[in-house]
Amino acid sequence: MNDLVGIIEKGINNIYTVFSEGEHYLCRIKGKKLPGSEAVYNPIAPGDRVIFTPAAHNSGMISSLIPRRNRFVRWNMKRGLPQIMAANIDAVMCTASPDNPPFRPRFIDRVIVCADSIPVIVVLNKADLPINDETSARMNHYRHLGYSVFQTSAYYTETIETLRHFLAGKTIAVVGQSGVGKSTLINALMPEAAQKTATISEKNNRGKHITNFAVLLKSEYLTIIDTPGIREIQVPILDLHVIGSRFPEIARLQEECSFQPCLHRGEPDCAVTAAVEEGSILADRYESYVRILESIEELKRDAY
Ligand SMILES: Nc1nc2c(ncn2[C@@H]2O[C@H](COP(=O)(O)OP(=O)(O)O)[C@@H](O)[C@H]2O)c(=O)[nH]1
Ligand SMILES: [Mg+2]
Ligand SMILES: [Zn+2]
Repeated sequence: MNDLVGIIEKGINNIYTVFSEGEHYLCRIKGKKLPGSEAVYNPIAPGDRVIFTPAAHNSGMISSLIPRRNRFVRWNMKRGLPQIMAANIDAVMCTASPDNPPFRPRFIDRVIVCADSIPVIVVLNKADLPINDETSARMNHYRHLGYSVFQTSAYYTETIETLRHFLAGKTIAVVGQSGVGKSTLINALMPEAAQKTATISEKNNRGKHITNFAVLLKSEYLTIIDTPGIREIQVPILDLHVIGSRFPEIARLQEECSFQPCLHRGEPDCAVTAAVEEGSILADRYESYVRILESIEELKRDAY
């Protein structure tokens, strides 16, 4: 049969579900390794486009990966390798909640660093719960930094409508801590996919549905890549000097530091620490920056 181009919906135990021309195919990678795939936890991720040779009973062999427009990557701590969560996306939607689990700006800041040049949408879900001043201030700060910011609640359908309107036509990766309401939000954004989310997720020991792997879901107006809920997110970067460029407020001052390259951790005449002291850089964002540097240093110490 002739080769086809398809989009990866999910990959579990080296079997990839590929969607092409209205059909699903269960595919493996030809020769087990894709030409040109570097050291990564997973060579192919949801959203990837591949060329494959279809075979009997909707099976197939993937022969190559079509070059990606972009990818959202985190560091897989267990395996010590970069893990591609989603590919070819228009935005990363970082979902948080004001409570249960508590709001964690550190997590959001790390997602922003991982997203690199992919636009980030910060969604505060469970907006029906009380939102403290610190959380609202931080959400406003994200808006001020140039990110798109939304508040949603499964109980207020108009908040979902506003978000859906903004997302129309896009392919987005949804990330966030477990329990913030990602699955609930996705089901509200694309009710047609609701059944699917329930069947592809598994029940954990408390009987709740959990998402164990990333999966691409498609509705008429929207494509969503749901990613497994994670407790911690580590950036997939080993070069400390890259981190400043992923904080827009630091990036714009970096060239003014006397010491070059500057890590903004006590070097003399540092424009960034001066801005933190004077208040034009939010001290807690700077704290996130420093903690990311420290976590990379720790990773490197453990590796050697
Ligand atoms: N109060 C409130 N609870 C919500 C909302 N959205 C989801 N939840 C609840 O939060 C819990 C976790 O939701 P789930 O969608 O499984 O979160 P996920 O782990 O991020 O996918 C469930 O008990 C939901 O009913 C919301 O907008 N408000
Ligand atoms: Mg979920
Ligand atoms: Zn500096």
